[in-house]
Amino acid sequence: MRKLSVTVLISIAILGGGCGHNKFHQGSMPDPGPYMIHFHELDADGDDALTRTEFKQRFPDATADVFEAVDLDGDDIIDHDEWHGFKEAHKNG
Ligand SMILES: [Ca+2]
Ligand SMILES: [Ca+2]
Repeated sequence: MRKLSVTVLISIAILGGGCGHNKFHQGSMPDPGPYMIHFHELDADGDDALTRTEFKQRFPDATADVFEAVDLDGDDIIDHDEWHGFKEAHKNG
């Protein structure tokens, strides 16, 4: 029985890992074009941390899903690396 449980856990880990690269390509993501701007244009108070409020000021139409998709570590702050990663994932040449 123990061996079966381990196999199941490994299968779940593989399936979960396989979905990782699609993090930025969820169905709810709008046209990424308007989001291709510099981090400092979003960071109104210049503290290198983008809050939901700052994000909403620049993108009033964006849903919470968008913020959460960019905020990879889920700390409710988009930092420079997260924003850069988001843009890298979306640029299509
Ligand atoms: Ca800020
Ligand atoms: Ca974060």
